[in-house]
Amino acid sequence: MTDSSGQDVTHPREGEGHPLSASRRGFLKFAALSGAAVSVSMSARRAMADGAIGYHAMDLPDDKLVDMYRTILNIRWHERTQADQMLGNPEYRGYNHFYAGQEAVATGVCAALRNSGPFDQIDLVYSSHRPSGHAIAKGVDIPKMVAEMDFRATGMNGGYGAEMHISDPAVGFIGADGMIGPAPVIASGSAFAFRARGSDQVAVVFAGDGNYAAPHFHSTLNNAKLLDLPLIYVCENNLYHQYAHYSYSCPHTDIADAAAAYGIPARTVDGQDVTQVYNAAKEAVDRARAGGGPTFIEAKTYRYYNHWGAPGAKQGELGAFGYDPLAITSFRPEREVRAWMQRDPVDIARNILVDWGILDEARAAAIEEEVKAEIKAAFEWGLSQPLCTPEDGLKHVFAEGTVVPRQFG
Ligand SMILES: Cc1ncc(C[n+]2csc(CCOP(=O)(O)OP(=O)(O)O)c2C)c(N)n1
Ligand SMILES: [Mg+2]
Repeated sequence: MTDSSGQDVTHPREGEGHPLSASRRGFLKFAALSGAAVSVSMSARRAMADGAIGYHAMDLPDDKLVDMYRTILNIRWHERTQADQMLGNPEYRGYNHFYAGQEAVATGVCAALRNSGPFDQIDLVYSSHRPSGHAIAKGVDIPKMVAEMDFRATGMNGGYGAEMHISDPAVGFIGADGMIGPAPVIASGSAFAFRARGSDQVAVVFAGDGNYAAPHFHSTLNNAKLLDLPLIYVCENNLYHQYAHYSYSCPHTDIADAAAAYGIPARTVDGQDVTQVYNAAKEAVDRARAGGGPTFIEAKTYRYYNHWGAPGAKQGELGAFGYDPLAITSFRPEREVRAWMQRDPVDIARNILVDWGILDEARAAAIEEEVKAEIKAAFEWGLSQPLCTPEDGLKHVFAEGTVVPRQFG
C-alpha cells in the first residue's frame, strides 16, 4: 500500500533484509497476489481527505492543532531524554519500550477523545507494553510518569507499577499491561459497560500488529460487532513484533482487512500524519457515540528504537541502528529505519501547521525548545523523588478490612 505521497508504507519487499525460508517466500508470493486484489477494494477505506472521509482536522481551532504538535513533541522528547538516561546515567533504573516514530498515532486518536471531566463521562484508553506515548497523549502528568518509570514512591502509581503498569484513571488512561493479547478484551468490557449504562463514552484500545495472531483479536472484534460496542480498536502496525516482521504471523498486508471480515468499518491510515489519524479517529468516535458500534483503525507506522530498551542507540541521537543482542530472529535493515525517519511525525505535523499559516518556523522551533525544557524539568523532579521500598510492592495487593461470610447455593 502507498501513502499520500506515493511511498510504500507496508511491507519491505521480499529480500530486503528478511532472511526467509523457501516455503516462506512461496507463502509471501501468494500473500502479495491476494494483497494486490484486496488493495483495489481498500482504496475507499483510506483515512485521507479523499472524499471518502472528511478532512476533520482542517476544521479544528488553531490552539487545538498547536496542542497536538506540542503533544507529539512531548512524547518525542520524553523518549529521547529517557533513552539518554538509560545510556548515560548508571543510577537510572527505568526502562521503556520506546514509542518514538509512532507519536502521531496516539496524538491523533486521543485528540478526538474526551480526556477530562468526571470518570463516568470521559473516554477510556487501554494500552499494553509500549504505553508512554498513549499515556502522554491522554494527558497524564508527565513528571509523575517519569518518577513512576524510575520506581519512585511519589510516582504516578507509587513507584511499583513502572513502565508496563502505568495507569491514571483520572484522565481515562486505564493503563498498560505487559501481556500481548488481552487488552482489547478488557477494553471491550468497558465498552460493554458504557452501552449497558446508556453512556456515550467510548473505549479505545491500542494494540500492535503482533496482536493479530492472538485469539483475543478475533473474539474482541466478533463480540464488538455482535453487541455494537462503542469500541475503537487502533492497530499500530509498526511492521514488527519484537524482531519478526508481521508477515510471519499475519496473512494480510492490511490488517484492517481482517476487521472488515468481521463486518466492522475499518480504515487504514498513514500513522505518520497526525491529521490523517485524527480524521479516522473523529469518524470512529462520532460513530461510537451515536450508537453506531465499533471501528477498526490500522495505522501504518514505525518505531525508531529497537523493540525494548536502548540497544543500538547513542546518547544525543534519535533512533537505534545496528546490533541488538536481543534480536534472535532478524535485524531491521538500517536503511528501512532511515527511510521511515524521513517521514517523521514531528516534521509532518510542523510542516502542516506552517503551511496552514498557524505557526511560522521560528514559533514552531520555539515550542520545541519549551517542550525540551519542560521534559528536562520533569526528569529533574522525577529523579529527585524518593525510591519506593520492596515492601511497597505488597500495597494494594490484598484488600484491607473484613468480608461478611456468605454462603452460595
Ligand atoms: C502473552 C505474551 N507473549 C509474549 C510476550 C512478549 N512480547 C512482548 S512485546 C511482544 C511483541 C509485540 O509486538 P506488537 O504487538 O507488534 O507491538 P510492538 O512491540 O510492535 O509495539 C512480545 C511477543 C508478552 N508480553 N506477552
Ligand atoms: Mg509491532
